[in-house]
Amino acid sequence: MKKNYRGGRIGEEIKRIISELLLRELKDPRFSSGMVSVTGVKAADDGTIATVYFTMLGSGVGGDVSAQEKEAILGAFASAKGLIRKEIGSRLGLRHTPDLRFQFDTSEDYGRHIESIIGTLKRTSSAEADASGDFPESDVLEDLVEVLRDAGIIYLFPHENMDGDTLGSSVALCLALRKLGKDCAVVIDEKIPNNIMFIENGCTAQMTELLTETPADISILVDVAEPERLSGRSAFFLQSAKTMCVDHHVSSKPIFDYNYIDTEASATSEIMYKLILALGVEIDASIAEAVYVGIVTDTGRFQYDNTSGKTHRIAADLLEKGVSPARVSDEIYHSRRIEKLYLEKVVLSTLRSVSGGKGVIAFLTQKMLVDTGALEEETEGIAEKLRSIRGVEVSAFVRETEDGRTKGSMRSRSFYDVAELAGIFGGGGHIRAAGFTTSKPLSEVIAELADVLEKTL
Ligand SMILES: [Mn+2]
Repeated sequence: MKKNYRGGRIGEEIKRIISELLLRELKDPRFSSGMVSVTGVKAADDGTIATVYFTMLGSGVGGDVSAQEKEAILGAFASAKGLIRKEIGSRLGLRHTPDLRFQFDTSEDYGRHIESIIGTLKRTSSAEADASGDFPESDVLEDLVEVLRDAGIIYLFPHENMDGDTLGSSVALCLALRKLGKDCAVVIDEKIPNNIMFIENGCTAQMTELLTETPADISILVDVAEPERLSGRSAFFLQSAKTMCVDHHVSSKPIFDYNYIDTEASATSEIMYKLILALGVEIDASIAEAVYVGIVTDTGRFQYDNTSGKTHRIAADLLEKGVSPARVSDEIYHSRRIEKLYLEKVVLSTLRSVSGGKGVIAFLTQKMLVDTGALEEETEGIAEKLRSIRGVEVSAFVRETEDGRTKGSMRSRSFYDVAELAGIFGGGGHIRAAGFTTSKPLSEVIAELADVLEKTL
């Protein structure tokens, strides 16, 4: 009996701490968008594990919660778990903090909880009735310049599955800020793809190396606006005193302390070019090359319809600053390993056509990847290649990740909104290029994609 009492009391304490953290410390936007509340905590008698039950307000009728919304909150809890456990350990003075499991509360109390959450929401929205819209407006470049000038330590965060734009724009800004005397690093936790390694310029640092350093004055999401796309770095990002996002994706929301989202820009690197000039930093050959790589990769070598006259004018200036287009193209596109071609061979063997040839789907399993000896990053570009087939409007390339999830990249040619299609699986992106990661198995994703394309294409 005594043991049960102990487990129950610890559970109450943990519930109180997490509820408090949700209100103040946990800045992950997934938490606030879902109005998450902890309904109970069951701690095991031996103190090794505690299960945290939560409810949230979903976007469905009457606050119904979709599987995707649950998954997002579980992801947010997973990212914040280290921080939550540290707080519990220090506040309760525990020698061994229980491991935490998070579970959506499906008990009968659920309805009541949702009602109380809706009540809170109604009060909140009437109190903020004068607000002009759902989200604050994007800041102007001058606001960013001002806050960056005031900061001492600045960390830049490229998105996971690093591409030329996210790395190019991060490196370019990092080099520029260092010229202004800032303590600055591009925080990563994965290997840089070989073909864009040449623009790194000593800017990147593994997150693990920075954990003991002084926290940043400002952390910047680059080419992304969702902390969940930072994989293991989201909690570290959110710990920073101020947060900022510089991005060009249509699905991005200005939810950080500072936001600059220009959906007209062909690449985030194009925005960085403007920002660096606004900071008053001279663009040298290294900065120019990083920006150029971002633009070249995000415009598909100036071939996608996001390429504007402005894009070319910026590119022209970059060439005058010393960029060699032949060298860049050689590094990025003409240094393929034979394993990449083996990989393309097996992926092409899975190619199938849907919607009378207007859509194509191809896939890759982990086994196929391992068998070819190719690297995960060498799947880059396959979705574009599939779209090059005559008559194809939408191409989808779906692959299994090492941890059993499924990633999809989609491209469209002239009218279909693949960002919306990616949204079905909890992803997003641009109208002509989008992607997602889901916990659904590969076969299920393929079937669902084929079904949706048959109906909508
Ligand atoms: Mn981009």
